Amino acid sequence: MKNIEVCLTPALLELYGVENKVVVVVDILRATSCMTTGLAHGLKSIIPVASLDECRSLRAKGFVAAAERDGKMADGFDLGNSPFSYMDKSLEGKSVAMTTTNGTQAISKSLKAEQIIIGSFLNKTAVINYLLKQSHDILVLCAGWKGQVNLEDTLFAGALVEGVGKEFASENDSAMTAYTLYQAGKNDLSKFLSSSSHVRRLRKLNIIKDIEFCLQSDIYNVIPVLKKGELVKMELEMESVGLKQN
Ligand code: 3SL
Repeated sequence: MKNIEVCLTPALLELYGVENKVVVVVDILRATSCMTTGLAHGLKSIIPVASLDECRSLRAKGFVAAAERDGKMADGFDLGNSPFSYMDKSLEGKSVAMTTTNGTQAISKSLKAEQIIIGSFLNKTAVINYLLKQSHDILVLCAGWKGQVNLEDTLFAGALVEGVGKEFASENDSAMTAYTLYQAGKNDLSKFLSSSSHVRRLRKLNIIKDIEFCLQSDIYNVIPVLKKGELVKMELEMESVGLKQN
């Protein structure tokens, strides 16, 4: 049987390894929700980079550049990390360079994977349906917060474990932990997460509507996939021509 494992934070990634796996990067609040939203609303691509410097140099080359640190938009960039800013019509057809505190770091650490895709509640069922067709093992990589575990990414990992459970087994307890947590929280994600660390952090910054938006399930039938360093919308044809799209 194929395997699904959950890495609860990038700090543990070495214990799992990404080679020959389909890695689902998850940063529910808010990076992977923004990536899904941006591509669903017509962005051509998103170029995820780890550092502010890399993002700045892409901006200097003419890219629209999004940068977030500690929940706030970094000075000198065009966009922060709100999914609503990715709905802007003027961005349609454009490529956006993006760096965030945790989400884009998690992508950068997974580049040796067979394939990297982006998961969020917003595209949950699309991701599950795609994973069910995979012959590779799956690693769900939760971006967490600065190396620590967070509740919202773990919950979503649990939703994926539930979704693919009939076809994929897991050997360690993190997948079971995520699954169990999701059973406890799935009927009211918002309430379940109300005292979580990042929800409290975002509330202090008066970022409220983004939280509710990112906790909606299945509003987009789009899967961002990393191809030659850029996240693009997965086309159905790409699913049948094999993997290796990094
Ligand atoms: O850490 C990240 O990558 C961000 O998603 C954090 S925030 O939601 O923009 O604060």
